[in-house]
Amino acid sequence: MNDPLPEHLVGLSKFLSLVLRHDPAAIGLALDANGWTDIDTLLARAAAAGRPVTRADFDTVVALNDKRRFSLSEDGRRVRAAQGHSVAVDLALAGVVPPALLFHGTARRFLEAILQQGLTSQSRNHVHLSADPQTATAVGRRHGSPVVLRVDTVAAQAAGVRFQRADNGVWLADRVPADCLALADTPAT
Ligand code: HQG
Repeated sequence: MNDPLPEHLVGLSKFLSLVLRHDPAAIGLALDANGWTDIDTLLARAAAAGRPVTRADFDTVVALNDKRRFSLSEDGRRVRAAQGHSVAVDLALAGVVPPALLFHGTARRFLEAILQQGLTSQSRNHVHLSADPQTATAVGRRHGSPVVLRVDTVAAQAAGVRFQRADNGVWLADRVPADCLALADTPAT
């Protein structure tokens, strides 16, 4: 397991998430069709926008980030967010057969709507699913009192849902129909 990201770099991790997932234009940056951007250009645009970032700090955030939120290209010159985008990018991940059960953590107050309408991607490009209920609980807690749903991926695939796995292990789906969901135990974490 990695050392934790030093506290003083958490803000930089959030800044990179913002730019690489949601608002590259905030620093005059463009992502390519697959979400990649040149690292030197990113650092130059950040500095020009009044948010200077050293290459050493950038490398530390990419390496030590707890969820491996950022992926590097094979040649090491480009970076992208592994998942979580709201801007239109095609991650071009291969469709893969997921485990028969995946988990989705949410807040209790969303439960009624979700059990009626299914999971929809809201402001992001995908619904995000976790491989285990502990991770799902942590995701749900970001929104309030957490609850965990089991996702029957076999039924979902039969209904036409395509699953992808991001570089950091987070599972992505375009939607999950309500009849593929069931309430799970919410583990104490
Ligand atoms: C809910 C974090 C009402 C959904 C995490 C969720 C994840 C509905 C919220 C990643 C609904 C959207 C994504 C419906 C879904 N009616 N509510 N029909 N369908 N919802 O933040 O999955 O730390 O966009 O349950 O670890 O919470 O940022 O998605 O509560 O991987 O790297 O609408 O973000 O990663 O919330 O989290 P979000 P999420 P990072």
